Amino acid sequence: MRFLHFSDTHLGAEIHGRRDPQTGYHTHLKDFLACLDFVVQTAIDKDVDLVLFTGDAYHHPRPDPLPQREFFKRLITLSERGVPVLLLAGNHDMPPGYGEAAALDIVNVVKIPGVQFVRSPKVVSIPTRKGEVHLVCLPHPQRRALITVEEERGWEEDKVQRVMVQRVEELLNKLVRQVPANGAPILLAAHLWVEGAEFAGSERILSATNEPIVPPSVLRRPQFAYVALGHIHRHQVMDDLEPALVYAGSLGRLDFGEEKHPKGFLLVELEQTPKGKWGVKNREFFQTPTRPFVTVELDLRSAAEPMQEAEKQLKQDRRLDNAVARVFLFVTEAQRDQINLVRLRELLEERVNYLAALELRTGTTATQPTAEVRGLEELEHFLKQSPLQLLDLWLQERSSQAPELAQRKEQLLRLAEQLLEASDLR
Ligand SMILES: [Mn+2]
Repeated sequence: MRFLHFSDTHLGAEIHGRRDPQTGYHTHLKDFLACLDFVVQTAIDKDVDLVLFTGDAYHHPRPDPLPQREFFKRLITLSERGVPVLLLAGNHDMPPGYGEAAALDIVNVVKIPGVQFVRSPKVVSIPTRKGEVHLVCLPHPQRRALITVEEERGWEEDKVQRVMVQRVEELLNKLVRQVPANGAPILLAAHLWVEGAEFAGSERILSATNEPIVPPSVLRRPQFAYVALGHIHRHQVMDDLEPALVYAGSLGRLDFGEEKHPKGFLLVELEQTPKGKWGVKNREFFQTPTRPFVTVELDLRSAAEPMQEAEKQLKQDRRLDNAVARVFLFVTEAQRDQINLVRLRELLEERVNYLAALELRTGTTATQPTAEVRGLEELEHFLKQSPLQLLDLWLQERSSQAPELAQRKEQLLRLAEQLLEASDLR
């Protein structure tokens, strides 16, 4: 039995790109759809028995009709080819308000043959050409779905976190007991944060307190042949133990935090041992034709003719062709006026897909890559800061490269304080 596992398509994210004058489509959506087409084509070419999607189909919980129409076209292609598709709900797929519908609810209303959307924890048994497969489905576990407001009154956050994990574990125990014992393979599909996972930076996980951080040991059970994960945008296999806990990662690049990470999906082949136990025979990561994101940093401080040098070096850099690019030029204060940014912008825009930034930097130190949340510890540190402290931190960081910002920092902080007070957010 062979299946394809992909995740986090985030259709409708229009972060880096522009509206294509020919089609009217945003280029970021176009790029993501090209990746999705590649998924569908690979599923057909490799003759898979099942397509498993682990959540976050659209970027916005109330997506525009365009990404919805395009997502459905591709679901229907798979359906017409007889490939069953399971769509698991991610946090972006959950309705924003109580009583509202999820965008993907319509999948189960119109009944596309073989395609289903799962937004509450349950076991789903799917008939495939190679026999049945059982899917233990764990959509994104939100804090409010696990603990009520009344219940957690007076609890420390540590306790809330502990209880959330405990409830995920109990839920999983209950689901596993419901799986029919008929010898068919069992997969776990979950959209959640596994402890120890490395971030890509584009996940927009705002708070460790709104969702459980689940230890791998809670998910890893001998019954599962494979654990398919969504939520974290970086493709990774959690460790070497069996069954493998695999984040497919986002299908395309959302931002520069993912510049150096490969993007794609998995093709997994299952096999049964003579004793009847199902496991992974072969697992292959396929890279999607995602658009390259490229950061170029030019140090022009020792150049006699900085503008000429910039033009020459940018012209030679083939990585910029058709990329989503950002370009930082390091110059001395005296060189500032010698750089014609308008001219450079023109040159670059002829070649790049989208120019996200073109900036002069006069700091003496080399640039730091944009802040990327590197781990739980750092995230927790940030979560403990007030919005004003965070703004202060950010202004401090930026000021080292933008002296004009340093001069206005105190004033900006005062204004922010007034704003926060007025909106009662402090
Ligand atoms: Mn997610």
